[in-house]
Amino acid sequence: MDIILSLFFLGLNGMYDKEIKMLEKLKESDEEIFNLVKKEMEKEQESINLIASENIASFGVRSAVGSIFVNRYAEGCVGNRFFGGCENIDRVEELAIKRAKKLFKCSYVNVQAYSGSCANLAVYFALLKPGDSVLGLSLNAGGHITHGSPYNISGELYNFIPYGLDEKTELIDYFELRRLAKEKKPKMIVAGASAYPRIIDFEKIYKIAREVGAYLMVDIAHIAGLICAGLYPSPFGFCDVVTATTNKTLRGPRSGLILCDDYEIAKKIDKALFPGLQGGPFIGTIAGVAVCFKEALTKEFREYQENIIKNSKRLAKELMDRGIKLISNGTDIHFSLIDLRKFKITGQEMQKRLESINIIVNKNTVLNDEERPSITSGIRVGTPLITTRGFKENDMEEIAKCIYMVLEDFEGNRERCLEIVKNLVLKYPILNF
Ligand code: DSN
Repeated sequence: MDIILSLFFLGLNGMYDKEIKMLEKLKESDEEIFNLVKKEMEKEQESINLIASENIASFGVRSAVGSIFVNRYAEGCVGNRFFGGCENIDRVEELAIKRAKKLFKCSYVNVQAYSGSCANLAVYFALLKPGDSVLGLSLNAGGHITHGSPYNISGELYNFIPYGLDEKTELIDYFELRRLAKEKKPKMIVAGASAYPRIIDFEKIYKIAREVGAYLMVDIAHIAGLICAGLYPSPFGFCDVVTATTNKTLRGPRSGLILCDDYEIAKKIDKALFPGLQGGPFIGTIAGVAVCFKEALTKEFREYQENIIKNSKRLAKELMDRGIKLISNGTDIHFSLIDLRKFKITGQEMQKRLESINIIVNKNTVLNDEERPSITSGIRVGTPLITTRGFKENDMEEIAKCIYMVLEDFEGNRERCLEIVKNLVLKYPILNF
């Protein structure tokens, strides 16, 4: 790190001031971990992070996660715990549930899933028997590993049948989905994705599910914040159960949610999660989730979500204007998926090149990808985190320029890209909020 950045990170702008104070104690207990936390703070400050599933949680959220509640165990649910002395824990979980119901406008919420993956598995465990057939979006169409990848327990336990995208439009092929549903008669259809940049027609999929007598589970892990802000159609009313994560567009800690409007399904889900799949919930995390929901109920949060989308659409436009191919030729949400095949470079190599100029992305499979999932032919670029930092639409032009220059002549443009990134991160320091 150069001298100007070093001075900047020493707190001249008040960033991470509260953390630095707290860390003095950590330094006494464990200097190695202290140094790594500090290094990570510097890394976050000096890079442009475009990982669509990451964000910067507020100091309030992070304080609640690391609070005294990390000491406690509370197996069971509110008012019905296996351990005594849970009155404060009950109030925390009650608040998280109450706020989630208001945010998502639904009747039943379980906030105990350790992650989105656990939430998905709990739903399968609650509503399916091993061997049951399920339709899920395939990995190279943007689906998630827990939607039936053969490398995941979901694909091992259940008979997942993948559906995909229309080759021409690169949008979900609903016609083929309906054909598959009628032929395979699945017990469940899973909608939702982690790398599909377009709005999914939940109503259309719900009609197909009803036609064949299948449950519809919608995984809104990525788009939860957009839905809360009314910027993406809510699946409630058009599905049986919803799973989510709290750490992506929602900007909370890493955790999972299961939501629904059906009492019988809610009861099955509670039992599937505990004692079926998990032990005691992480109370500190649930406290952080409650704080995140309080923030998500504000007008500022809605504006933040609008800005995420504005930035994402502008970034997509700037990339396409430079001849870079995006899957489905654009985006409706907080990320785009770049198809690198035209440039004869893999996702793995592009991720590495961008990292060397301090732009952080993840490699991602794309439609009909011939590369392995550990190599891939694409990268995913998202705007939730940089929007939290305050990046504006015009800054997207600079980011797109860097991505293009890296594709065009990496060695020749490396210094220029480093300069652009440095100027942007200095303009938008990560501040406590
Ligand atoms: N890995 C997360 C993502 O990046 O989409 C989801 O599991």
